[in-house]
Amino acid sequence: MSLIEKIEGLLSEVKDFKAKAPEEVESFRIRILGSKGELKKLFGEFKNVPSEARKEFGEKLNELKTKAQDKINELKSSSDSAGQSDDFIDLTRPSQSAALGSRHPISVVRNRILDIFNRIGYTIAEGPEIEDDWHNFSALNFTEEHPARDMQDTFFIGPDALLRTHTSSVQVRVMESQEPPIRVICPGRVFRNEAISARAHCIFHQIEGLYIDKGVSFADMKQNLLHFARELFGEDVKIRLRPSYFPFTEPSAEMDIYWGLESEADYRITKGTGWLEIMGCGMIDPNVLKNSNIDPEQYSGFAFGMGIERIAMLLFQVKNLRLYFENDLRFLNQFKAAL
Ligand code: 2NM
Repeated sequence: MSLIEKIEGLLSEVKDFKAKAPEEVESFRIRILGSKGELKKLFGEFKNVPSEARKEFGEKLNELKTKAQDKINELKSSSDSAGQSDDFIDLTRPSQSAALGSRHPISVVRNRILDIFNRIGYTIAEGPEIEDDWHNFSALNFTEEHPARDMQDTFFIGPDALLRTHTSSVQVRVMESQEPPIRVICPGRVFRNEAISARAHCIFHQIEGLYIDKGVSFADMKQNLLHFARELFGEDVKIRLRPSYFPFTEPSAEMDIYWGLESEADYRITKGTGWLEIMGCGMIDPNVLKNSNIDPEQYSGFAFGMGIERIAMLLFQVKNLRLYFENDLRFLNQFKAAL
């Protein structure tokens, strides 16, 4: 094979060369144009070429050199832009995950409690946070002299306007506007003029329930509340009712669940008894029914109320109430798994 034929061969190789990856272009460049490449070797043959053929040989070599260089430049620039083209988008790559928030523990517990009562026929009722004296106190059988009406305990914001101290005010509105049978559950924010500590806050969340129909008894109440405790704390939970006093119920009781006395903390939170108070309850006082135009000779009912913060503290072992109001992400992020 003559040197000219060899150059012609390389020229057609350059013309037909295609590369899939940048590495192939680079090894092709090294083979043709590299310091030990084909072109260098051919230039080395120059001295062996007869003088009459040197002109043609030189021209052919230069042609090979420019064509190879052009081809390589062309392949390089097309592979650079290919890096940004659709061919190189990796569709299997996981996308950047969005930072999701989590539900606040008070909402988690509120929803669990509402679900339990919804399933046994209670519907949700809500009402205003700013109330008048009638719906917050008088209709609920609070006497004129009752200490809860004091400025020390209640935030008054006008002549007959105050921040509700319980969601019982919502239940008065339900009793005034609906005929029995009534089964409602009332969640909401309530306000009390208290010094803030690890166990008390001036704003907290309550859920109160109300059940009115013909022939409703204390036994019905106890069964509803036992069902609730089993659903929230587990099938094996034990409850007890202790006599208590509220202006709006007679008789009244406080419900405890058996928490146990296994750890030193259990002694502290149950004051050595093993029992923990979780709610107040009772048979609605006939005066309260009368105040909302429900005939106590025909109807009877029970009501109950609990603080969500307190129950959430028990379920999630939160030691300081203030954590619920600070919205520190280190606290809130711990509830991502809770629903
Ligand atoms: C409690 C305890 C006992 C209660 C009473 C009423 C109403 F409106 F029917 F009179 N609502 N909620 C009640 C009864 C609330 O919370 C500790």
